[in-house]
Amino acid sequence: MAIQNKPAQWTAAEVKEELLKKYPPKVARKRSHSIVINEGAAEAPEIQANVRTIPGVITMRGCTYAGCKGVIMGPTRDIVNLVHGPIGCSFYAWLTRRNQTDPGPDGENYMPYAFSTDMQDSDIIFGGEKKLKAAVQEVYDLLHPKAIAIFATCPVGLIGDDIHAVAREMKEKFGDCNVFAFSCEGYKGVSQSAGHHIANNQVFKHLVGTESNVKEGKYKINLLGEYNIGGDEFEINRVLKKCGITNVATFSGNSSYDQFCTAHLADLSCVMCHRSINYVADMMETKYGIPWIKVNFVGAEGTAKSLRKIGQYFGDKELIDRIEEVIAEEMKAVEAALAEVRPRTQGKTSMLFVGGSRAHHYQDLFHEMGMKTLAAGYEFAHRDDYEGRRVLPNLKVDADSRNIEEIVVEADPNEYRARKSEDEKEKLGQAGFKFKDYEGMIPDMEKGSLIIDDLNQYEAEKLIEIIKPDIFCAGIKEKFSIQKLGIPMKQLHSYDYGGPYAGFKGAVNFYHEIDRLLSSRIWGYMKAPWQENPELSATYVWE
Ligand code: CFM
Repeated sequence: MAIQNKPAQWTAAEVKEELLKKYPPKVARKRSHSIVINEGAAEAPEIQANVRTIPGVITMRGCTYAGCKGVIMGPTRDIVNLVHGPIGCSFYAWLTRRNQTDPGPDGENYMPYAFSTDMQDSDIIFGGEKKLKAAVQEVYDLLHPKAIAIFATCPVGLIGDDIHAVAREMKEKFGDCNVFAFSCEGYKGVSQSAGHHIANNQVFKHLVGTESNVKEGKYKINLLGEYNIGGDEFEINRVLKKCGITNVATFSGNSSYDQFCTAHLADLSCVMCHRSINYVADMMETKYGIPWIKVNFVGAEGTAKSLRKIGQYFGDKELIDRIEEVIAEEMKAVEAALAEVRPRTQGKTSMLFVGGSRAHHYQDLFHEMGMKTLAAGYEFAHRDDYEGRRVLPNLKVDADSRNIEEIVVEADPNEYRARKSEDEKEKLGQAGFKFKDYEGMIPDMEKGSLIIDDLNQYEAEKLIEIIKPDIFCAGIKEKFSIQKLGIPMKQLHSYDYGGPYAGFKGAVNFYHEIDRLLSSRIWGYMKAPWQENPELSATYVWE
């Protein structure tokens, strides 16, 4: 291979060709649409996303159940999350994601527990509804929670247990406990993204708008798509509070049942992770008249920008001034940390392959450190997360997305209240304020960078072999195979047990962590297999 072992002597087109070279023709054709080069054109190039992973490749993705139970509902502390399925799937019932919580004054926190119906062969053959009912009853008798959520795993869908009928029956029977269910079988969609949608639909149907005790505060927002990984939400809330902004409900990091139920009383929805929650933002606007904006609290500059956007929305001088004071105060520590690390981080390179939003957001932090992102991609995002919401009208609905219920919402006859008149919205628009807008990851990336959807292990290793970035960001499944290639790997899902990385203090934490990883000399002592051994070669049958 001509370009091997010559770092910095490659073009994106050569790398793409190299990544596809080993695949059988059909696979190469399919993958080629998911690997695009940012030509820096005014409009982002079209990327193939949210389609089935090719069988046999080692994908970074998870399942629909993981997206529903693990991601969206996982951080809910006072809803008992009961998994209906075999105990293997129930591994996900027990804190596999680093979503932290503050148990609050009531101390109700079921997150450290794992609730499962532990289905056996006989339940698969004769049906599992009886067992499910008994489990719901047991949870109720033991804990008397405000709510019980039931999650379907693959076998439940295959044998046809009616979990929704069970939920209805038990809810009626108890009278003082909300029971609802999620048809989030692992196979329901092509990735965890389908699970987000299924979860959000049910949260909206069964929780939002069911309580009316308003939180005090002049500037009330909801924070959508923030999951308090490593304490991110704690830091964002600290900053919001300091500015005088009231966070009514976070979906769903550090959340409580009552927060979801009163979310319709906020005056603005701020969307962090567009991928997992844009559905709720839209439904909130249609049903209750709450507009939404895209924010990003990852990166000090992004945090400042997002706070200013909130200030501009409310348009109150007192708030705007306070926000500027807070930014000025917080930026001192940020600037001091940057001055310290930049001599070592400036000019270094990164690659990010994470989930459905962080591969974009974290580029800002690297940018602040003077680092360049050479390649990035999502595991399960849709085209709008790459190319911006302008592509939404042209997205094809395929058989896999048709599988997921689209709920139709209308303006609530009693609760709808337009927070801004059309006139006010127009004025804000003229001042450059954008509602309901997300431009996606690609426009923020440099010309000549590579964008790859649903990256697999083979392609990850090949990328590193050719490009040799200074740091690679992904998840636990990738961590050790990447580090064996002599490149530091930072987990951007669990943060390698560090964090928070959001907000101002989070940015400082991140700078120091990346500086530590880049400055470690251990990587220099490692030899990747292709540097040490003669290449093992084999041929495929079609060659
Ligand atoms: Fe949103 Fe997330 Fe993400 Fe996500 Fe996730 Fe996550 Fe993620 Mo792991 S909701 S899309 S499904 S920001 S668990 S908190 S880190 S893949 S980039």
